Amino acid sequence: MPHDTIFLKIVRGEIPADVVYRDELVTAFRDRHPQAPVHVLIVPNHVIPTAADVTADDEAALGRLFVAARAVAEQEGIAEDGYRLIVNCKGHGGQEVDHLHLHLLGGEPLGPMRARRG
Ligand code: DGP
Repeated sequence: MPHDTIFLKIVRGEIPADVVYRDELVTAFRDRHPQAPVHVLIVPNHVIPTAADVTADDEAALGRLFVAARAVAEQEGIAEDGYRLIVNCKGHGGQEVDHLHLHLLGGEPLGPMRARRG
């Protein structure tokens, strides 16, 4: 089933994850391969495959991703020092899981947004 993603199974509680925030629109859980001291993924509770698939119907959930990111950042104690929010899209963006998700990274200085070319 194209719309049955690993993240949807986490949203439904069908597979284990370290869930740090949950409401009626979004769920946040720790990334299983953390790239920073704090690395949380925040996902809509319904599947939007990529950022290239968003529609007006998704606006409430997409807005909630940011509201939840703020709450999780405060909960994790990284709000004051700052953090990075990332959405990867499709192949060139490095997206691995086709269920749109916001990466919340922090807990140390994260350096430049990407390695410089050449
Ligand atoms: P992206 O490349 O933006 O699609 O990031 C996908 C992230 O999802 C990657 O950092 C690893 C994480 N991930 C993949 N599968 C699972 C899983 O089953 N559980 C958890 N907690 N994280 C996962």
